Amino acid sequence: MLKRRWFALIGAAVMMLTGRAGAAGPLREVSREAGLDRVEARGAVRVDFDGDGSLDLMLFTQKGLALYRNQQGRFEEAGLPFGRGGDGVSAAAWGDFDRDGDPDLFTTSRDGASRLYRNDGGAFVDVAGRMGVGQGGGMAAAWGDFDGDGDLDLFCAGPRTANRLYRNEGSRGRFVEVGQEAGVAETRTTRVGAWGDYDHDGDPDLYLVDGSGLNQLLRNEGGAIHGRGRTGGRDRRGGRARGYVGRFRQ
Ligand SMILES: [Ca+2]
Ligand SMILES: [Ca+2]
Ligand SMILES: [Ca+2]
Ligand SMILES: [Ca+2]
Repeated sequence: MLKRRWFALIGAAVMMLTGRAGAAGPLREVSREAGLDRVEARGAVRVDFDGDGSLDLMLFTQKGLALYRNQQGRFEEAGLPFGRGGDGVSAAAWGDFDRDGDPDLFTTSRDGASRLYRNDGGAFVDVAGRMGVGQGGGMAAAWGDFDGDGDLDLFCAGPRTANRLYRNEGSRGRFVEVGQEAGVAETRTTRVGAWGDYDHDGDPDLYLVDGSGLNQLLRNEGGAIHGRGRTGGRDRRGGRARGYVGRFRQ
């Protein structure tokens, strides 16, 4: 049963990536044509990791992370561009944190190792330590610009540590952990974190799926921890905002 669910998950991901639909209905099973019918995975992320314009697939397999390159609708396993860094990964999130146009990758694991691979023209360099996101493991990771300043911030959670929210300091080249100020630092058994603007007020809100079943929807209410006006990515003089943090309420 579990294996069947894995195949179904991959099939759905492939259809999203290839955009193929059958005449009998809006969706058609194409895993075999795509070369993924024998692949087992418990999770999938789509990303154009090689920048050729076609969405590729990153899978969470029993052996660790695996990347499948999209070759005109057929997927072929490509070696990980960061060596054996995919072993033991429990969560991974792609996002262009340095805004240079290519996707970078954050991974974390239960044992406390987190990595941030900066994409340098196809070479992935681990900069987690120097960027301030290497401490503590996790089960969930998600990129989102919660403070609206134009660069991606990082949410990372669990399993037995307080949820963390790393604000991207942009030009300063580091992340600062602001989970406590933002009101998301609760220690929970978070399994998944997902950003989305559910209330259509322009800022991303956060939905947390918890292992206990007590899921949380956290509304981003904005707010200025240093009292310099409202969150919006710009201060009153039109400059880049500093010291702002989104506040979250359940
Ligand atoms: Ca690609
Ligand atoms: Ca990048
Ligand atoms: Ca930001
Ligand atoms: Ca919102």
